[in-house]
Amino acid sequence: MKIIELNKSITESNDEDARKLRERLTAEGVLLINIMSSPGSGKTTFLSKTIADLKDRVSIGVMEADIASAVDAVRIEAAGAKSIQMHTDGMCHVDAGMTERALQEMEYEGLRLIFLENVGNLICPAEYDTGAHLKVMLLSVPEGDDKPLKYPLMFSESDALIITKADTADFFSFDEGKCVSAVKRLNPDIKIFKVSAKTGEGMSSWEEWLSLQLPQ
Ligand SMILES: Nc1nc2c(ncn2[C@@H]2O[C@H](COP(=O)(O)OP(=O)(O)OP(=O)(O)O)[C@@H](O)[C@H]2O)c(=O)[nH]1
Ligand SMILES: [Mg+2]
Repeated sequence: MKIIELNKSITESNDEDARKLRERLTAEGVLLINIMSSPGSGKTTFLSKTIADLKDRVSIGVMEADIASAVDAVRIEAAGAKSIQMHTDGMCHVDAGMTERALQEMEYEGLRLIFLENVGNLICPAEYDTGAHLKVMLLSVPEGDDKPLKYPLMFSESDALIITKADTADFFSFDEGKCVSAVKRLNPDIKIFKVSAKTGEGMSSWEEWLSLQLPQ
């Protein structure tokens, strides 16, 4: 597993770079998904469970973006997917140029589904197009049902919301109805899944939807 150091892309045209990258990946039959959430919501645990469930049917890779360490990439490889660790030089997001470089370094030929686990942060990652086809965000039950009100952009931009750590619902006063209505007001078309990566609850609905997004 490689660790690469990345700097902010020199180009100013991030949206254009992202569009080109997305088109290239589409032509190559690769689906790229940008996974976003605050730190510790459960992105790596959720991806590890998804990989364990789907790896016999789909070739999966994960690009792990963090400020430091390689712990997440090590966890992903243990779950059975190819992984690369990206260090973002202190930055709280990933842009299209950084994504493209990490893809090259990962040698993604043969992979059909690639996840980009963005830096844990509910704010900056939502502001940058990485070139991914889909944006999927996680919100864990312990974080609270008011997050769509406080951090609306990521909820507005995402194609799917995964409410995670469903197994902890007895310990937190998370009002799911309130959360879902706030999210739907921001983004009426968003798909919402409630899961526990720990117990496996709800994972099959997410995996069914994910399988339908894959290029034929
Ligand atoms: N109870 C419970 N704990 C979970 C679940 N998913 C993740 N966790 C725990 O939450 C903590 C953070 O999980 P990670 O998967 O590392 O979260 P992350 O979003 O990848 O974190 P960063 O990469 O640091 O932003 C760990 O202690 C996990 O064991 C879940 O479904 N239920
Ligand atoms: Mg992680």
